[in-house]
Amino acid sequence: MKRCSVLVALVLSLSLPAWAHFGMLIPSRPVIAQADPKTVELSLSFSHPMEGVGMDMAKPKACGVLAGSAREDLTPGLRPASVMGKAAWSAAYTVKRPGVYIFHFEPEPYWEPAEDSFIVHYTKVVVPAFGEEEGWDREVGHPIEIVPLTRPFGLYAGNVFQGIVKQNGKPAPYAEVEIEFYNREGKAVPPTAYQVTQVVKADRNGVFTYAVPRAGWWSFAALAPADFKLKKDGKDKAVEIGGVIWVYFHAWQEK
Ligand SMILES: [Cu+2]
Repeated sequence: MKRCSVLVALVLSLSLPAWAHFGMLIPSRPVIAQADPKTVELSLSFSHPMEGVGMDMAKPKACGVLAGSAREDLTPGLRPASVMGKAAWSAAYTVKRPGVYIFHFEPEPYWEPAEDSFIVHYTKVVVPAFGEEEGWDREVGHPIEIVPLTRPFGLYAGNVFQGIVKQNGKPAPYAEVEIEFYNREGKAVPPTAYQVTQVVKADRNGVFTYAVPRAGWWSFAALAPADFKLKKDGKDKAVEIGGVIWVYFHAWQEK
């Protein structure tokens, strides 16, 4: 599931589990308070967040924001960017009123020769502005999606995060969820290869639980085989779909 041609040779040579790639959607701040700049910068990429190894990402098929029941298309404003030295995308969005803003994108299918399949990670992040908190569990409507059961902002490191995996709008029993820390500063050192990507499974109702060990951005990716195929050189190929949510956990603070 998680092997990537860029890394496969190295990984095999070390006999370690392969590192996982994730759709990444990182906003310039996890929460927008009154005193903050009103414009959120969004960074979109397809990368290995713990290892800090990037991959080139084609221009996403769609990028948007859902606030309440209002949807806005951010695709026309996508600009080329660089993440971990590879092709990535950025967008900017100016928040005009209190609300819970669910930013999301759908990438072009990524062809992965090592798996003989395509990968599509539908990715989102939930950013609250000016004290509003209603609507944090709204569904974007992706073919596979994590719907948070824990309010996905204002969290502390150490909190448990729970979500329900939905595929085509219905709970996905025993779905696999991969979890990874965004090792932005490169300081985190996994004690073993198994800590690069952690794995939990949903229960029979599609609900999964994970306790977050430290502050920062964390990604949760629900993975499943797609119920459709895509063509590569005229042949039908399997597609792995991922529903990714990024969640920020704050460090405990004292005065
Ligand atoms: Cu990869």
